[in-house]
Amino acid sequence: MAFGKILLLCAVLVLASAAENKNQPRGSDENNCNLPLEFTHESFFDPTFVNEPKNDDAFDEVFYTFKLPSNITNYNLDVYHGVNYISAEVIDKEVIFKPTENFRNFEYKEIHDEPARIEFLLPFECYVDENDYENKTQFYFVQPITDVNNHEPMFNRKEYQYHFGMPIKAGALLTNILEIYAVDVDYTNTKVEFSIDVNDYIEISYKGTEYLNRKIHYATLTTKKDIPAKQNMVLTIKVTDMGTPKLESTALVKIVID
Ligand SMILES: [Ca+2]
Ligand SMILES: [Ca+2]
Repeated sequence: MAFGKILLLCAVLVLASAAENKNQPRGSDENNCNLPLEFTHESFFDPTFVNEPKNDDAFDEVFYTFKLPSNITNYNLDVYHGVNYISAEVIDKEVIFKPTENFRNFEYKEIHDEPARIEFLLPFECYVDENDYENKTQFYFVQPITDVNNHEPMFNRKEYQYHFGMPIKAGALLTNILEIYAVDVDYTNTKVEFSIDVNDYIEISYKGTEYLNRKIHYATLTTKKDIPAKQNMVLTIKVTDMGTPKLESTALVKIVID
């Protein structure tokens, strides 16, 4: 019975100790920075703070702020991977995380297979005593990003010209001569729809994405019946994305048959 009580007491002490350390960044047990943040351990090495998701067009929003505890004497901020999409600065002992000018371009530069969330990791070191490195601690700041549909898909040309010296047959694949594709920068957009003016001769369909870049969507332009000589056609093609609301843009297809 007594042994059982001791075991129970030990278990309570371990649990109490775990609860005490749960939200503390790594560092000296006695003297870490005690940052007022709720940490998880998503990162292998260091505690991680995961902020609320922000939209990918939140260019002018402050992403997060917190007050440094008064015992912190010095600090050091760095960016992960050299991709400086978020800045962190300290003003009046308040740490302010906000998007940099680069954040406007991140959708153009980043290609994701799992696009539901993007993480920016910002090692942050703080010192209770700047002469005593044992007292430093660090954590990662993670900023999930939500894709909003803020880019219309864009054709790679304003105008596509197909010029033939003789009549062409039904089933001719015009995009073998000059390819048509559209780029939608929004990284969660997985498909687009192509359409063309109502006409007797030409149809357009969706072919697929570039293998290494799912933002590039190819179209197939095909003749649906024989086109006789002496034709000069100008048709508008349209590309529409899958966003809410949907965005679209247009280009021209010119077909000349001598
Ligand atoms: Ca889009
Ligand atoms: Ca977007």
